[in-house]
Amino acid sequence: MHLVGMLDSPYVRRVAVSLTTLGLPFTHESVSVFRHYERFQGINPVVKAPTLITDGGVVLMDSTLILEHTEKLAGRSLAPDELSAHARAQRLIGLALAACEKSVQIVYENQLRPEEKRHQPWLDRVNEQLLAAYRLIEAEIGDATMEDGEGWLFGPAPLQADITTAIAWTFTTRMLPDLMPADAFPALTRLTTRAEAQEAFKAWPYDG
Ligand SMILES: N[C@@H](CCC(=O)N[C@@H](CS)C(=O)NCC(=O)O)C(=O)O
Repeated sequence: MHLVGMLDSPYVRRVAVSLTTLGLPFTHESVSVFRHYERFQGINPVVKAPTLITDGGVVLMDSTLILEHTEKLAGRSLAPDELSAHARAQRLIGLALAACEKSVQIVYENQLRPEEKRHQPWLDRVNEQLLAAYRLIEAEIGDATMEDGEGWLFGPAPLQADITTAIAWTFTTRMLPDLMPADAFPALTRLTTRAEAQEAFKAWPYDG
């Protein structure tokens, strides 16, 4: 398998960390959707990161769909089995992915759109959505586990909810440090610090 995309993308990173966690071997090619647009086009004409090329040569995109396929390949899931835990995990992943999407929108607005064409009401709306997502995550994980510094959100090992939540928080705090006062989100910060110290995370560090 071959993963294409930069590690400054939370979507690429969640795939890389998950594949490593699942013990699936893959090669990685660091190609930017902006700086290497034409090279990316040659791999995937839609230019979406992450792109994953399966051993059978199928070109996949969208991190969640890629992870769905690779979990099938690994024969194991990074979701909790128990139904109510599964629902909570999916909710957290949904919130973290929304936070990634809103962070990316702010970054694109600030870096790609000329200043005179920026629309402040739109940025305000996206900021509000981003904060709402992280406040809800903080509330969900605030009193869950980890007080003892050992457990993870859904048991003894990090699962997809831990991976995506931590990667989202690293991305947002690195890309938008002025928007997210880390001390306002102590549970998220604690989870992320522990996650980033894991081997699978250190193997695929945020690269911004
Ligand atoms: N829902 C997608 C989002 C992926 C995404 O938007 N990736 C960005 C890089 S962080 C990208 O490909 N941007 C280029 C573009 O959309 O034109 C996923 O989960 O993979």
